[in-house]
Amino acid sequence: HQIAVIGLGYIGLPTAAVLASYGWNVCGVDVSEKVVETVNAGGVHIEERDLDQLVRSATETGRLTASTTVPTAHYYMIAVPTPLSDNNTPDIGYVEAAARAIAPQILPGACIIIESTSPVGTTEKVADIIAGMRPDIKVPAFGDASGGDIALAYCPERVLPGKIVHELVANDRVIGGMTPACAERAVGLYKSFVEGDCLMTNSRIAETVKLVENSFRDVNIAFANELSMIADEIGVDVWDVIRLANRHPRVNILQPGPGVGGHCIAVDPWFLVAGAPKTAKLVRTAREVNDHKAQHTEQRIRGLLSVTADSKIAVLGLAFKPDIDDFRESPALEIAENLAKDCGDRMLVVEPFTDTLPHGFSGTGAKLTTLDEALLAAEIVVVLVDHTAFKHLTPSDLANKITLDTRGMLNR
Ligand code: SAJ
Repeated sequence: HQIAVIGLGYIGLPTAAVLASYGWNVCGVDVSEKVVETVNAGGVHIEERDLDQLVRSATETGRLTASTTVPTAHYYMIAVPTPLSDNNTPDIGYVEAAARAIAPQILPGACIIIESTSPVGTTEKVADIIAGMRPDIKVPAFGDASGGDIALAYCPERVLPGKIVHELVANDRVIGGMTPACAERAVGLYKSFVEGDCLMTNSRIAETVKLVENSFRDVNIAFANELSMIADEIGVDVWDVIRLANRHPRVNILQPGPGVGGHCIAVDPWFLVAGAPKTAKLVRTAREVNDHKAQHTEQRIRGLLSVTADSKIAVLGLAFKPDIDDFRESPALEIAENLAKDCGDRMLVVEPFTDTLPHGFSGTGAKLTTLDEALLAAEIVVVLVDHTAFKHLTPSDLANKITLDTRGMLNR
């Protein structure tokens, strides 16, 4: 059986490679010729644990190929980005474009699955696009048990960057059909490689579940971030407070940080807010608290820098979270780039996951260097990301320096 995976990004490429490793014939489709060439040559264009090996063997066996055009397949899986527009509303343009690219290829019996995080109702929009382009095919309508000639389902990805290859197989999956028969059809695909449970529901519930999962985490991180700012104001150590509060059997507070980044937790809650703007007060506030935490952190660092006019500052970490090379929506990167605009000549950046500083630093005088060199030269040390490469540091290593540890790394 042939599967076409549309979008070879952080979700599509690992999924395509895992499917191929379970014996499926997979054609990965991407608009970028460069990505297609890389994958066809057995390479990867993104860093993710165990992915390079998986893609290499999937292409060597011939089970994974890549193309810029959509082939005719039994299953079509859509894993394209759904970014946020300027006014914090979801942009499903890439999903719609994928639907338009798939429509001409579809044969009766095909199953289309959307994995991209999407606002509620997107699966029905995809159905409308296909129905509009293919009057010869009966597309199932939401909840209409009479079904159709094809199946259409929404099955959100829920893998954690850094553990994608493992979680793709291990996690439970929520599989929402336009009709129960559509869900069953999609389950047939997921059961072939998922070791977790495949939980069936309808497409609207599955779309909502995805947004709710990431909003849950955002709200809980916002609580930790707000606590850290309250603790600063009242003069107590937030890390001690959280550590001790978490010894209560029903309390489990997450970790404060310099803000929330990545392409999911910092984005998806807005999709929920867009669906019910007046009612989703807590979800919106959590987003605002987490965004504000980055500004708050930047102001605190500016305070440290203003104590002396020429002291050097070591900035540890730019990635959106530890041990990952992904800088998308990274609060650490945003804070460091903003600071570099005013005092780049005093900045020594340490980021083991890059060879060059991102564009935002160009012309600022900021230097990328090693941890040892930065610590030798700097009087101020700011931990923005708790990469494993920094974890051997102890408070005594930094005894004669002014330190701001936004991740509580030195306390742990
Ligand atoms: N963070 C904190 N404190 C914490 C935990 C995280 O400040 O206690 C920060 C991180 O540093 C990072 C951000 O939150 O900046 C998000 O990191 P994360 O590890 O919480 O999540 P992501 O964005 O890498 O992946 C999330 C996951 N969702 C949930 O855990 C509910 C993943 O399962 C999803 O598949 C992914 O979003 C996605 O693609 O939607």
